Amino acid sequence: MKKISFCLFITIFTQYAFAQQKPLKLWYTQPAALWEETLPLGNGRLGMMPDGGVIKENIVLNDITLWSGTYQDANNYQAHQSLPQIRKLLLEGKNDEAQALVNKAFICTGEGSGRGNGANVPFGCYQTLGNLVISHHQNQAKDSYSGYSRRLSLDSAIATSQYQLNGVTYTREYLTSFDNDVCVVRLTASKAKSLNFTIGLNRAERYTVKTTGNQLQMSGQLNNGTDGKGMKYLTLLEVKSGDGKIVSTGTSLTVSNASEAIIYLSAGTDFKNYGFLEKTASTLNAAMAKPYSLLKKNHIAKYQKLFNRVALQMHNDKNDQPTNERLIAFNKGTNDNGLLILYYQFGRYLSISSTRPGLLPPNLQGLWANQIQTPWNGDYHLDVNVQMNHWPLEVSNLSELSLPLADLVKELVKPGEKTAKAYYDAKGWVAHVVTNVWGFTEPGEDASWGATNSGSGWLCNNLWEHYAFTNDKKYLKEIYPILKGAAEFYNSVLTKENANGWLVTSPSVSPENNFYLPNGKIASLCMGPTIDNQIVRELFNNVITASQTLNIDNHFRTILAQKLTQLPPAAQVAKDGRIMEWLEEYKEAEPQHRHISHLYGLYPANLITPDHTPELAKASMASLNARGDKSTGWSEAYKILFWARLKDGNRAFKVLKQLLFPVYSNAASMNYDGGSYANLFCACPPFQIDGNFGGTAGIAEMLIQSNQGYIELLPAIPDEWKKSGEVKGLKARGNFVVDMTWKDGRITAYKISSPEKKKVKVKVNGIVKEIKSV
Ligand code: FUC
Repeated sequence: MKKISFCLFITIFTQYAFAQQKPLKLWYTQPAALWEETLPLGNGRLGMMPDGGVIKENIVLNDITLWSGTYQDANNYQAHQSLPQIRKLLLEGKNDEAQALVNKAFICTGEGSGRGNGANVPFGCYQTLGNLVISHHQNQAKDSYSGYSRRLSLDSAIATSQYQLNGVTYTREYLTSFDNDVCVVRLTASKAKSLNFTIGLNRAERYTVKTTGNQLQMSGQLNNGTDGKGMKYLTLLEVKSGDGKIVSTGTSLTVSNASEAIIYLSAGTDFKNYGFLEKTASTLNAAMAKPYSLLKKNHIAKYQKLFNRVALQMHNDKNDQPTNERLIAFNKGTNDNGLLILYYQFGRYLSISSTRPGLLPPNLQGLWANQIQTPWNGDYHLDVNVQMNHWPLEVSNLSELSLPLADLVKELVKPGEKTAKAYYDAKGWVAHVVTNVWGFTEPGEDASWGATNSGSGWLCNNLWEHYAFTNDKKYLKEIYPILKGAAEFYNSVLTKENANGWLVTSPSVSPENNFYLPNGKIASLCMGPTIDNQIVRELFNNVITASQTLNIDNHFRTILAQKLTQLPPAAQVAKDGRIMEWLEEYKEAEPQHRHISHLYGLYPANLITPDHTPELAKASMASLNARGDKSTGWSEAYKILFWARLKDGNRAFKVLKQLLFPVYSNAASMNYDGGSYANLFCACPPFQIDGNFGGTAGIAEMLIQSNQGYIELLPAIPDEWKKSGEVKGLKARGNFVVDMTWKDGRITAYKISSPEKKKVKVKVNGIVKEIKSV
């Protein structure tokens, strides 16, 4: 009988037509006044953010590979000699003295990351490529236009701006071509020959601009932090205009009396890109040779191949206010599920736009930076941020976009082996708290945040999840040496702690957090912080599973299995009912600290689950309640995921709402000021993209989970979403695609498909059943 009702479910769904999705757009009635109001476009390599200015338009340009700095060896090869003494001090409870010794003898050499200001040291910094500036309507008053609007369509990855001036409608269309790999701006006017404008390129430093014929060129070389001869870049710009006149002034181009003009911009750097000068030129030529309509059509088709894989709809999706006003209204209490759908799809859009297979993963700013000294170097932070950037990808059906991170991690293995030897005299490879495109794996320049051991282990979680979702054995074979090397490191450094004789990391820190010692001093350095214990446990288990699946490394597997029995438990519960962040019940110096590393086992790992460890799930709630909901943007996003895993949809929703709190300042804050800018970029503040990606993953996690051995539909749905909704194309572990519809909080139809039909457990309306995928 049960079986029949299942078939019915599936039959119903296959006949059910998914309603047409509402257009997904961000839109505004004014040009952007701040960069954080401009609209991000990107094709995984090139980015641009037009501000839509009427008289003067500024378009910030980016190339994902454009970094200052260079390869360096910042290992202190004597460091391992201090290791026994550091460990001894930690065993004696003299964490402050151990920390002082780490700061003296166990950090990186040189300037490290420049304390987040590394643009002119070898660590380097992800930098803006520069600005494309277009000046129009000479001698017109600044506000003499009317009927202004600008928008970004997530359906087509195209931005537009439009206004009327002196009876003429001017329209600009912007795209970063997914097919031709160039930036394009098409300008049109409703009255023939009305377009008159000047185009320039500039950058805050290290650039020269010239013209060759009617081609505008900007080139330069960034600082490598040693002899100044770092990465080279080139930007080429040309205009196509049927009836307009194009004149070069030597450093700019002027277009006059045109009815239509199309600006093409091609750019490249010499980062792992031999022949980039020729490539940049030939890419420009190829794009210009194509009719614009074809270029645009191909751009949309390529983008939609990824974007259209997931569609989400819910009731309360009628609001058509400009996005900045919509954000305010939502926070004031307007029910607007449409805004959350937009936010979710915007996150998917940002992923597609900021990375591509074969290139680099999205950095702290994704692809978009408007400065030379980008905040925190726009680098890859390994103590939550770059990992969070990848959390929405698998579940949101953008699996291939995980691969650039795997490539980056592969490049960390060799330098990480040197670091493992230099500091720990250990086998395997390790990465600490930050990395860059130059393979930095050394500890940071201060023990309090730079001594974390968990960077490499945490990265392995991301690599593993791609396998868990795809079941791609070929990929598993490729990443196995990376996982094994990371496990080898922890296997060789684990050391006994006093109280229970457990094997733990030492020294380490619980990312960026600190505590009071019994002597009243504040310290960060410790043995076996909970996150390390969880990461080691998870990694060893994954390596064991991988070696079984691939039928290799029997011996190593046995060693890891034996070690697993000597690790601390997945988490310990303190007297006050919270998960302990450290082995000892230290008093925290900052109880509402933004990092919540000791809940790693709850998300992204599966060590704490309501099914299997209900007491730890309860203690996780206590920890989250004590931390509070408000924090930096990314921290709020992380909390959405935690509450989703704890099956509290309403609490997750509350934090999600906070993540969408309107923020107008870009001044850096480490406190509780997280939210979203008018362009829906996450405000840490300043802008940091991890919160967007974490929030996107959070929404998905409220709709579907697959980390407990079955697929759960609507595991954490808030009251606001219950009335009705449908989603198609989400992914679950085991390579399943899931479609479902719901009414009044209950699933009314669903479909689970996979390339090969197989058995799968699914929890529907509270009951776990086994079915066959279609
Ligand atoms: C970590 C966080 C900060 C910031 C930085 C980029 O250090 O603690 O809040 O996100 O990364």
